[in-house]
Amino acid sequence: MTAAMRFDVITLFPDTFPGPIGIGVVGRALQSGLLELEAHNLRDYAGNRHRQVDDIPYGGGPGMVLKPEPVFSAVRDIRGDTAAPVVLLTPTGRVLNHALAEELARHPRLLLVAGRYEGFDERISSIADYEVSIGDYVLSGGELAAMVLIEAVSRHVPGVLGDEDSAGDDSFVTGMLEHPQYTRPPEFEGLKVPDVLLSGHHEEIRRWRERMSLERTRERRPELLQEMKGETR
Ligand code: 6GU
Repeated sequence: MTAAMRFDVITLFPDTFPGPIGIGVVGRALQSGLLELEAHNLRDYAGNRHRQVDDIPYGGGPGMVLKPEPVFSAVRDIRGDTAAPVVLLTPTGRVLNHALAEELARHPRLLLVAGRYEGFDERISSIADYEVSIGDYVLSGGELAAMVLIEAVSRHVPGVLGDEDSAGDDSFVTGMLEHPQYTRPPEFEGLKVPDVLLSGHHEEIRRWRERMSLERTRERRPELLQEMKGETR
């Protein structure tokens, strides 16, 4: 079987993969061969004797900067003559969301570059097709960000989600947060399940869920509703 989608990650810590994405939905898809994931050690592409991949910043300042040569050489070697887009994981990138995850999932192969240190030499941007951040906070390296991206993207690859996991009404698919969910018991420590959910009236349940989605989104993430308007404009 040839995989529906392949991820190659260039990292200084290849042993951290697959980590938490080796279990669950993505783990199963990796096992079945529907997805492929390979982590490559950036240090193997450091040509110099000391296998140095970082250096001090021009102009001074704290920390170290990832050198361009090892990254260029790794990307060229791993990509070969395929058209796989290069995705740089960096806190200065475009913030990952549902739409971007969906877009990335349309490629059969992605090359992810997970950095460490204070950042990448800016010239590395010239081989990147995407620069992606996973949110407005700083991580010490791109590995966790790469795992988050792989999981979010994989859910959009046909066959990765079983029938059990249906993606259709997940939060963000509709542009809104998902409605609240309940399971048994109908009352727990005085906290009750809304009557409508026990009523068996499918149309009323559907309307209740729609209304709860909207209310919750308005309260917690009003900017999502603005984005929705923007898309239909
Ligand atoms: Cl992609 N990398 C790092 N180092 N920090 C981040 C991030 C990425 N996204 C959010 N914070």
